[in-house]
Amino acid sequence: MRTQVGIVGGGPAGLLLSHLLHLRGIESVVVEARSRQYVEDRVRAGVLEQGTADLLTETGVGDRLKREGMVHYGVELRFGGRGHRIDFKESAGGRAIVVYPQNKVVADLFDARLAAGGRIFFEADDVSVHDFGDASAQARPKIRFRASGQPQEIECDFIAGCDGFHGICRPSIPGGALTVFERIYPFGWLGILAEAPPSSDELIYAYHERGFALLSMRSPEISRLYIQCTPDEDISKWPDDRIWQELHTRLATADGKWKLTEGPIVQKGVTGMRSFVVEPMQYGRLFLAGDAAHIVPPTGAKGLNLAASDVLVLSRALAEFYASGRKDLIENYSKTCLRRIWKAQRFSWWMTSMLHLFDADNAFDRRRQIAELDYVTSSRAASQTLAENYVGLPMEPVN
Ligand code: RFL
Ligand code: PHB
Repeated sequence: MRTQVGIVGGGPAGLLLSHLLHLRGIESVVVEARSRQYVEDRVRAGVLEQGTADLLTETGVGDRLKREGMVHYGVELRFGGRGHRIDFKESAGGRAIVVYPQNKVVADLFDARLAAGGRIFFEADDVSVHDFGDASAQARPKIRFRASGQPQEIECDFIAGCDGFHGICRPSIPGGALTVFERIYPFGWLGILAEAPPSSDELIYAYHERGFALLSMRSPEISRLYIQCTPDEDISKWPDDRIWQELHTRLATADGKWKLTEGPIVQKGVTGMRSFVVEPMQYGRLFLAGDAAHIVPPTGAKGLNLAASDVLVLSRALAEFYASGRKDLIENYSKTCLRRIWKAQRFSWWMTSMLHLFDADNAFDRRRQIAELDYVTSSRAASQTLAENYVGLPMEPVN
Protein backbone atom coordinates (compact mmCIF):
# COMPACT_ATOMS: atom_id res chain seq x y z
CA MET A 1 0.00 0.00 0.00
CA ARG A 2 1.25 3.50 -0.83
CA THR A 3 0.45 6.84 0.72
CA GLN A 4 2.05 10.24 1.15
CA VAL A 5 2.38 10.28 4.95
CA GLY A 6 2.42 7.13 7.08
CA ILE A 7 1.38 7.89 10.66
CA VAL A 8 2.32 5.58 13.53
CA GLY A 9 -0.11 6.07 16.43
CA GLY A 10 -3.79 6.96 16.44
CA GLY A 11 -3.87 9.06 19.60
CA PRO A 12 -4.60 12.79 19.51
CA ALA A 13 -1.36 13.69 17.68
CA GLY A 14 -1.71 11.06 14.94
CA LEU A 15 -5.42 11.62 14.34
CA LEU A 16 -5.20 15.40 14.31
CA LEU A 17 -2.25 15.26 11.92
CA SER A 18 -4.17 12.95 9.59
CA HIS A 19 -7.15 15.33 9.74
CA LEU A 20 -5.08 18.48 9.07
CA LEU A 21 -3.26 16.80 6.16
CA HIS A 22 -6.57 15.69 4.66
CA LEU A 23 -7.82 19.30 4.72
CA ARG A 24 -4.73 20.25 2.73
CA GLY A 25 -5.27 17.47 0.20
CA ILE A 26 -2.52 15.21 1.53
CA GLU A 27 -3.19 11.49 1.95
CA SER A 28 -2.19 9.59 5.05
CA VAL A 29 -2.65 6.18 6.66
CA VAL A 30 -2.78 5.78 10.45
CA VAL A 31 -1.43 2.62 12.10
CA GLU A 32 -2.64 2.20 15.70
CA ALA A 33 -1.62 -0.62 18.04
CA ARG A 34 -4.86 -0.63 20.04
CA SER A 35 -8.57 -0.86 19.28
CA ARG A 36 -10.67 2.26 18.75
CA GLN A 37 -12.55 1.47 21.96
CA TYR A 38 -9.35 1.24 23.98
CA VAL A 39 -8.04 4.57 22.70
CA GLU A 40 -11.37 6.28 23.32
CA ASP A 41 -11.72 4.91 26.83
CA ARG A 42 -8.24 5.97 27.98
CA VAL A 43 -8.71 8.63 30.68
CA ARG A 44 -6.19 11.37 30.07
CA ALA A 45 -6.17 15.13 29.63
CA GLY A 46 -9.01 17.49 30.33
CA VAL A 47 -7.83 21.00 29.56
CA LEU A 48 -7.57 22.54 26.09
CA GLU A 49 -5.80 25.82 25.57
CA GLN A 50 -7.79 28.37 23.64
CA GLY A 51 -5.52 27.82 20.59
CA THR A 52 -6.17 24.05 20.59
CA ALA A 53 -9.92 24.53 20.94
CA ASP A 54 -9.87 27.14 18.14
CA LEU A 55 -7.87 24.81 15.88
CA LEU A 56 -10.41 22.01 16.37
CA THR A 57 -13.30 24.38 15.73
CA GLU A 58 -11.75 26.05 12.69
CA THR A 59 -11.00 22.67 11.10
CA GLY A 60 -14.56 21.39 11.46
CA VAL A 61 -14.23 19.05 14.45
CA GLY A 62 -15.53 21.44 17.09
CA ASP A 63 -19.31 20.91 17.07
CA ARG A 64 -19.49 18.77 20.19
CA LEU A 65 -16.68 20.78 21.77
CA LYS A 66 -18.79 23.93 21.35
CA ARG A 67 -21.83 22.24 22.87
CA GLU A 68 -20.21 20.35 25.73
CA GLY A 69 -16.88 22.09 26.36
CA MET A 70 -16.82 24.17 29.53
CA VAL A 71 -15.13 27.53 28.97
CA HIS A 72 -13.21 28.73 32.04
CA TYR A 73 -11.90 32.24 32.55
CA GLY A 74 -9.89 31.48 35.65
CA VAL A 75 -8.31 28.91 37.96
CA GLU A 76 -7.91 28.88 41.71
CA LEU A 77 -4.69 28.43 43.64
CA ARG A 78 -5.53 27.28 47.17
CA PHE A 79 -2.94 27.46 49.95
CA GLY A 80 -2.88 28.32 53.64
CA GLY A 81 -6.56 27.31 53.70
CA ARG A 82 -7.62 30.09 51.30
CA GLY A 83 -8.44 30.26 47.62
CA HIS A 84 -6.94 32.87 45.29
CA ARG A 85 -8.37 33.22 41.81
CA ILE A 86 -6.21 33.88 38.76
CA ASP A 87 -8.48 35.78 36.42
CA PHE A 88 -7.76 35.13 32.74
CA LYS A 89 -10.05 37.94 31.56
CA GLU A 90 -7.92 40.43 33.41
CA SER A 91 -4.55 38.69 33.08
CA ALA A 92 -4.63 36.90 29.73
CA GLY A 93 -6.31 39.38 27.45
CA GLY A 94 -9.71 37.69 27.67
CA ARG A 95 -8.45 34.32 26.49
CA ALA A 96 -9.69 31.16 28.18
CA ILE A 97 -9.28 27.41 28.50
CA VAL A 98 -11.87 24.82 27.57
CA VAL A 99 -12.45 21.83 29.80
CA TYR A 100 -13.19 19.02 27.35
CA PRO A 101 -11.85 15.49 27.79
CA GLN A 102 -9.17 14.04 25.56
CA ASN A 103 -11.24 10.92 24.90
CA LYS A 104 -13.94 13.10 23.32
CA VAL A 105 -11.31 14.92 21.22
CA VAL A 106 -10.10 11.54 20.00
CA ALA A 107 -13.63 10.26 19.34
CA ASP A 108 -14.49 13.44 17.36
CA LEU A 109 -11.32 13.00 15.27
CA PHE A 110 -12.01 9.30 14.63
CA ASP A 111 -15.51 10.22 13.42
CA ALA A 112 -14.16 12.95 11.12
CA ARG A 113 -11.42 10.77 9.64
CA LEU A 114 -13.67 7.77 9.05
CA ALA A 115 -16.46 9.95 7.58
CA ALA A 116 -13.92 11.40 5.12
CA GLY A 117 -12.78 7.90 4.09
CA GLY A 118 -9.55 8.11 6.11
CA ARG A 119 -7.63 4.86 6.41
CA ILE A 120 -6.86 3.69 9.97
CA PHE A 121 -5.51 0.27 10.90
CA PHE A 122 -6.46 -0.68 14.46
CA GLU A 123 -4.87 -3.39 16.59
CA ALA A 124 -1.70 -3.42 14.49
CA ASP A 125 0.94 -5.82 15.85
CA ASP A 126 4.73 -5.77 15.53
CA VAL A 127 4.84 -2.27 14.04
CA SER A 128 8.25 -1.26 12.67
CA VAL A 129 9.62 1.61 10.56
CA HIS A 130 12.25 1.33 7.79
CA ASP A 131 14.25 3.27 5.17
CA PHE A 132 13.56 6.72 6.61
CA GLY A 133 17.12 7.68 7.50
CA ASP A 134 18.39 9.42 4.42
CA ALA A 135 16.27 12.34 3.29
CA SER A 136 17.77 12.28 -0.22
CA ALA A 137 17.87 8.48 -0.77
CA GLN A 138 15.74 6.79 -3.42
CA ALA A 139 14.37 4.14 -1.05
CA ARG A 140 10.97 5.18 0.29
CA PRO A 141 10.20 4.97 4.01
CA LYS A 142 8.08 2.01 5.06
CA ILE A 143 5.88 1.03 7.98
CA ARG A 144 5.52 -2.73 8.47
CA PHE A 145 3.06 -4.42 10.81
CA ARG A 146 0.52 -7.21 11.07
CA ALA A 147 -3.20 -6.56 10.99
CA SER A 148 -5.62 -9.45 11.65
CA GLY A 149 -2.58 -11.72 11.43
CA GLN A 150 -1.70 -10.57 7.90
CA PRO A 151 1.64 -8.83 7.17
CA GLN A 152 1.19 -5.30 5.83
CA GLU A 153 3.55 -2.72 4.39
CA ILE A 154 2.88 0.97 3.85
CA GLU A 155 5.27 2.79 1.58
CA CYS A 156 5.26 6.56 2.02
CA ASP A 157 7.13 9.82 1.46
CA PHE A 158 7.34 10.63 5.16
CA ILE A 159 6.66 8.89 8.47
CA ALA A 160 5.14 10.73 11.42
CA GLY A 161 5.98 9.08 14.75
CA CYS A 162 2.91 9.91 16.86
CA ASP A 163 3.10 6.76 18.95
CA GLY A 164 3.48 8.28 22.40
CA PHE A 165 6.25 7.98 24.97
CA HIS A 166 6.46 4.15 24.83
CA GLY A 167 6.17 3.88 21.05
CA ILE A 168 8.65 2.38 18.58
CA CYS A 169 9.50 5.39 16.42
CA ARG A 170 11.87 7.24 18.74
CA PRO A 171 13.86 4.08 19.59
CA SER A 172 14.13 3.28 15.85
CA ILE A 173 16.35 6.33 15.31
CA PRO A 174 20.03 5.32 15.55
CA GLY A 175 21.60 5.87 18.96
CA GLY A 176 23.77 8.97 18.99
CA ALA A 177 21.49 10.95 16.65
CA LEU A 178 19.28 12.12 19.51
CA THR A 179 19.96 13.94 22.75
CA VAL A 180 17.63 13.35 25.69
CA PHE A 181 16.89 16.00 28.32
CA GLU A 182 15.09 14.57 31.29
CA ARG A 183 13.98 15.12 34.86
CA ILE A 184 12.11 12.58 36.93
CA TYR A 185 10.14 13.76 39.96
CA PRO A 186 10.05 11.96 43.31
CA PHE A 187 6.24 11.72 43.27
CA GLY A 188 3.25 10.78 41.13
CA TRP A 189 -0.47 11.57 40.93
CA LEU A 190 -3.26 9.31 42.04
CA GLY A 191 -6.21 10.29 39.85
CA ILE A 192 -9.88 9.43 40.18
CA LEU A 193 -12.97 9.91 38.09
CA ALA A 194 -16.06 10.26 40.27
CA GLU A 195 -19.76 10.46 39.54
CA ALA A 196 -20.09 13.65 41.54
CA PRO A 197 -20.89 17.16 40.36
CA PRO A 198 -17.70 19.27 40.47
CA SER A 199 -17.47 21.08 43.82
CA SER A 200 -16.17 24.22 42.13
CA ASP A 201 -16.96 25.99 38.86
CA GLU A 202 -13.25 26.28 38.12
CA LEU A 203 -10.17 24.09 38.61
CA ILE A 204 -8.50 24.23 42.02
CA TYR A 205 -4.74 23.64 42.38
CA ALA A 206 -4.12 23.10 46.10
CA TYR A 207 -0.83 23.30 47.97
CA HIS A 208 -0.95 21.47 51.29
CA GLU A 209 1.58 20.20 53.81
CA ARG A 210 0.40 16.64 53.06
CA GLY A 211 0.99 17.19 49.35
CA PHE A 212 -0.62 18.63 46.23
CA ALA A 213 -4.27 18.10 45.26
CA LEU A 214 -6.18 19.09 42.13
CA LEU A 215 -9.88 19.40 41.54
CA SER A 216 -10.86 19.19 37.89
CA MET A 217 -13.90 17.97 36.01
CA ARG A 218 -15.15 16.26 32.87
CA SER A 219 -18.76 17.43 32.76
CA PRO A 220 -21.33 19.01 35.10
CA GLU A 221 -21.88 15.50 36.52
CA ILE A 222 -18.33 14.09 36.62
CA SER A 223 -15.40 15.24 38.76
CA ARG A 224 -11.75 14.45 38.07
CA LEU A 225 -9.53 14.71 41.13
CA TYR A 226 -5.87 14.06 41.83
CA ILE A 227 -3.63 13.78 44.88
CA GLN A 228 0.14 13.74 45.03
CA CYS A 229 1.43 10.27 45.97
CA THR A 230 4.65 8.29 45.68
CA PRO A 231 5.68 7.44 42.08
CA ASP A 232 5.10 3.71 42.65
CA GLU A 233 2.09 4.08 44.93
CA ASP A 234 0.20 0.82 45.42
CA ILE A 235 -3.37 1.64 44.39
CA SER A 236 -4.73 -1.34 46.31
CA LYS A 237 -3.81 0.54 49.50
CA TRP A 238 -6.21 3.31 48.52
CA PRO A 239 -9.81 2.26 49.15
CA ASP A 240 -12.29 4.94 48.11
CA ASP A 241 -12.80 6.22 51.66
CA ARG A 242 -9.11 6.89 52.11
CA ILE A 243 -8.96 8.84 48.83
CA TRP A 244 -11.93 11.02 49.80
CA GLN A 245 -10.49 11.60 53.25
CA GLU A 246 -7.21 12.80 51.77
CA LEU A 247 -9.00 15.03 49.26
CA HIS A 248 -11.12 16.60 52.02
CA THR A 249 -7.99 17.33 54.06
CA ARG A 250 -5.90 18.79 51.24
CA LEU A 251 -8.67 20.88 49.68
CA ALA A 252 -10.23 22.17 52.95
CA THR A 253 -10.52 25.90 53.54
CA ALA A 254 -9.70 27.41 56.92
CA ASP A 255 -13.21 28.83 57.36
CA GLY A 256 -14.65 25.33 56.85
CA LYS A 257 -17.24 26.69 54.43
CA TRP A 258 -16.12 24.93 51.27
CA LYS A 259 -17.61 21.47 50.73
CA LEU A 260 -16.27 18.66 48.57
CA THR A 261 -19.06 16.59 47.04
CA GLU A 262 -18.37 12.85 46.97
CA GLY A 263 -19.75 10.27 44.57
CA PRO A 264 -19.00 6.75 43.30
CA ILE A 265 -15.43 6.44 42.02
CA VAL A 266 -15.59 4.91 38.54
CA GLN A 267 -11.90 4.91 37.65
CA LYS A 268 -8.60 5.30 39.49
CA GLY A 269 -4.94 5.13 38.57
CA VAL A 270 -1.42 6.32 39.38
CA THR A 271 0.70 8.35 36.95
CA GLY A 272 4.43 8.99 37.28
CA MET A 273 5.77 12.47 36.60
CA ARG A 274 8.58 13.38 34.27
CA SER A 275 9.90 16.15 32.09
CA PHE A 276 11.44 14.78 28.89
CA VAL A 277 12.54 16.25 25.56
CA VAL A 278 14.39 14.62 22.70
CA GLU A 279 16.34 16.74 20.24
CA PRO A 280 16.06 16.90 17.33
CA MET A 281 12.51 15.73 16.73
CA GLN A 282 13.32 14.50 13.24
CA TYR A 283 15.70 12.14 11.51
CA GLY A 284 15.71 11.94 7.73
CA ARG A 285 12.08 11.50 6.74
CA LEU A 286 10.82 10.48 10.19
CA PHE A 287 9.23 13.21 12.32
CA LEU A 288 8.35 12.74 15.98
CA ALA A 289 5.31 14.58 17.36
CA GLY A 290 3.51 14.76 20.72
CA ASP A 291 4.45 12.46 23.59
CA ALA A 292 6.79 10.49 21.28
CA ALA A 293 9.12 13.51 21.48
CA HIS A 294 8.36 15.10 24.83
CA ILE A 295 6.61 14.60 28.17
CA VAL A 296 5.59 17.27 30.65
CA PRO A 297 4.40 16.75 34.21
CA PRO A 298 0.61 17.25 34.06
CA THR A 299 0.56 20.23 36.47
CA GLY A 300 0.53 22.76 33.61
CA ALA A 301 -2.04 20.80 31.54
CA LYS A 302 0.18 21.11 28.47
CA GLY A 303 0.74 17.60 27.01
CA LEU A 304 -2.20 17.38 24.64
CA ASN A 305 -1.81 21.01 23.65
CA LEU A 306 1.82 20.47 22.68
CA ALA A 307 0.80 17.46 20.60
CA ALA A 308 -1.65 19.74 18.76
CA SER A 309 0.89 22.49 18.09
CA ASP A 310 3.52 19.99 16.87
CA VAL A 311 1.18 18.49 14.28
CA LEU A 312 -0.04 21.92 13.20
CA VAL A 313 3.56 22.91 12.44
CA LEU A 314 4.22 19.57 10.71
CA SER A 315 1.06 19.72 8.59
CA ARG A 316 1.94 23.23 7.38
CA ALA A 317 5.52 22.22 6.57
CA LEU A 318 4.37 19.16 4.61
CA ALA A 319 1.66 21.14 2.82
CA GLU A 320 4.24 23.70 1.73
CA PHE A 321 6.54 20.92 0.51
CA TYR A 322 3.82 19.28 -1.59
CA ALA A 323 2.53 22.61 -2.92
CA SER A 324 5.83 24.23 -3.89
CA GLY A 325 8.68 21.80 -3.23
CA ARG A 326 9.92 24.12 -0.46
CA LYS A 327 11.93 22.09 2.03
CA ASP A 328 12.97 24.67 4.60
CA LEU A 329 9.83 24.37 6.74
CA ILE A 330 10.29 20.61 6.94
CA GLU A 331 13.97 21.00 7.73
CA ASN A 332 13.13 23.47 10.49
CA TYR A 333 10.25 21.40 11.94
CA SER A 334 12.11 20.41 15.08
CA LYS A 335 13.58 23.85 15.67
CA THR A 336 10.20 25.55 15.25
CA CYS A 337 8.44 23.15 17.65
CA LEU A 338 11.17 23.14 20.27
CA ARG A 339 10.86 26.84 20.96
CA ARG A 340 7.27 26.35 22.12
CA ILE A 341 7.98 23.00 23.77
CA TRP A 342 10.74 24.38 25.99
CA LYS A 343 8.52 27.21 27.16
CA ALA A 344 5.81 24.69 28.06
CA GLN A 345 8.47 22.55 29.77
CA ARG A 346 9.59 25.53 31.80
CA PHE A 347 6.02 26.38 32.79
CA SER A 348 5.09 22.78 33.69
CA TRP A 349 8.27 22.39 35.75
CA TRP A 350 7.58 25.69 37.51
CA MET A 351 3.96 24.85 38.36
CA THR A 352 5.09 21.42 39.57
CA SER A 353 7.88 22.84 41.74
CA MET A 354 5.62 25.48 43.24
CA LEU A 355 2.77 23.16 44.17
CA HIS A 356 4.23 19.80 45.25
CA LEU A 357 5.83 18.63 48.44
CA PHE A 358 9.37 17.58 47.47
CA ASP A 359 10.85 16.85 50.85
CA ALA A 360 8.61 17.04 53.90
CA ASP A 361 11.60 17.88 56.12
CA ASN A 362 12.77 20.84 54.11
CA ALA A 363 11.19 23.80 55.90
CA PHE A 364 13.10 26.29 53.74
CA ASP A 365 11.55 24.92 50.56
CA ARG A 366 8.06 25.07 52.04
CA ARG A 367 8.46 28.69 53.11
CA ARG A 368 9.81 29.49 49.66
CA GLN A 369 6.82 27.79 47.98
CA ILE A 370 4.36 29.73 50.12
CA ALA A 371 6.21 32.94 49.26
CA GLU A 372 6.00 32.06 45.58
CA LEU A 373 2.26 31.34 45.78
CA ASP A 374 1.73 34.53 47.74
CA TYR A 375 3.67 36.48 45.11
CA VAL A 376 1.90 34.87 42.14
CA THR A 377 -1.53 35.62 43.61
CA SER A 378 -0.76 39.16 44.74
CA SER A 379 1.42 40.57 41.97
CA ARG A 380 -0.30 41.55 38.75
CA ALA A 381 2.84 40.80 36.74
CA ALA A 382 3.22 37.35 38.25
CA SER A 383 -0.42 36.34 37.86
CA GLN A 384 -0.28 37.58 34.29
CA THR A 385 2.70 35.29 33.65
CA LEU A 386 0.82 32.29 35.00
CA ALA A 387 -2.36 33.16 33.09
CA GLU A 388 -0.59 33.80 29.77
CA ASN A 389 1.17 30.43 29.91
CA TYR A 390 -1.85 28.53 31.21
CA VAL A 391 -4.21 29.68 28.44
CA GLY A 392 -1.39 28.94 26.00
CA LEU A 393 1.40 30.71 24.16
CA PRO A 394 0.92 31.14 20.39
CA MET A 395 0.57 27.79 18.59
CA GLU A 396 3.51 28.69 16.37
CA PRO A 397 6.38 30.79 17.75
CA VAL A 398 6.24 34.46 16.86
CA ASN A 399 9.60 36.00 15.99
P1 RFL B 1 -0.74 9.21 23.07
O1 RFL B 1 -2.02 9.76 23.54
O2 RFL B 1 0.08 8.39 24.00
O3 RFL B 1 -1.05 8.38 21.74
C1 RFL B 1 -0.10 7.53 21.15
C2 RFL B 1 -0.84 6.44 20.39
O4 RFL B 1 0.11 5.58 19.79
C3 RFL B 1 -0.29 4.23 20.00
N1 RFL B 1 0.92 3.38 19.92
C4 RFL B 1 1.25 2.71 18.81
N2 RFL B 1 0.65 2.59 17.62
C5 RFL B 1 1.24 1.81 16.69
N3 RFL B 1 2.40 1.13 16.91
C6 RFL B 1 3.04 1.21 18.10
N4 RFL B 1 4.15 0.54 18.32
C7 RFL B 1 2.46 2.03 19.11
N5 RFL B 1 2.80 2.36 20.38
C8 RFL B 1 1.86 3.17 20.86
C9 RFL B 1 -0.95 4.24 21.36
O5 RFL B 1 -1.85 3.13 21.53
C10 RFL B 1 -1.68 5.58 21.33
O6 RFL B 1 -3.00 5.46 20.81
O7 RFL B 1 0.25 10.37 22.54
P2 RFL B 1 -0.10 11.72 21.73
O8 RFL B 1 -1.03 11.45 20.59
O9 RFL B 1 1.20 12.37 21.49
O10 RFL B 1 -0.96 12.59 22.77
C11 RFL B 1 -0.37 13.08 23.95
C12 RFL B 1 -1.43 13.19 25.06
O11 RFL B 1 -2.12 11.98 25.16
C13 RFL B 1 -0.78 13.56 26.41
O12 RFL B 1 0.23 14.52 26.24
C14 RFL B 1 -1.81 14.10 27.41
O13 RFL B 1 -2.75 13.14 27.76
C15 RFL B 1 -1.10 14.62 28.67
N6 RFL B 1 -2.03 15.07 29.71
C16 RFL B 1 -2.62 16.32 29.65
N7 RFL B 1 -2.41 17.10 28.57
C17 RFL B 1 -3.07 18.30 28.46
O14 RFL B 1 -2.83 19.01 27.49
N8 RFL B 1 -3.97 18.75 29.42
C18 RFL B 1 -4.24 18.00 30.51
O15 RFL B 1 -5.09 18.38 31.30
C19 RFL B 1 -3.53 16.76 30.68
N9 RFL B 1 -3.76 15.97 31.75
C20 RFL B 1 -2.30 14.26 30.81
C21 RFL B 1 -3.18 14.75 31.83
C22 RFL B 1 -1.77 12.97 30.91
C23 RFL B 1 -2.06 12.21 32.01
N10 RFL B 1 -1.51 10.90 32.05
C24 RFL B 1 -2.32 9.74 32.23
C25 RFL B 1 -0.17 10.69 31.56
C26 RFL B 1 -3.46 13.97 32.93
C27 RFL B 1 -2.88 12.73 33.04
C28 RFL B 1 -3.17 11.94 34.30
C1 PHB C 1 -7.51 16.96 34.14
O1 PHB C 1 -8.66 17.43 34.13
O2 PHB C 1 -7.28 15.75 33.95
C2 PHB C 1 -6.36 17.84 34.40
C3 PHB C 1 -6.58 19.20 34.57
C4 PHB C 1 -5.50 20.04 34.82
C5 PHB C 1 -4.23 19.52 34.91
C6 PHB C 1 -4.01 18.16 34.72
C7 PHB C 1 -5.09 17.32 34.48
O3 PHB C 1 -3.18 20.34 35.18
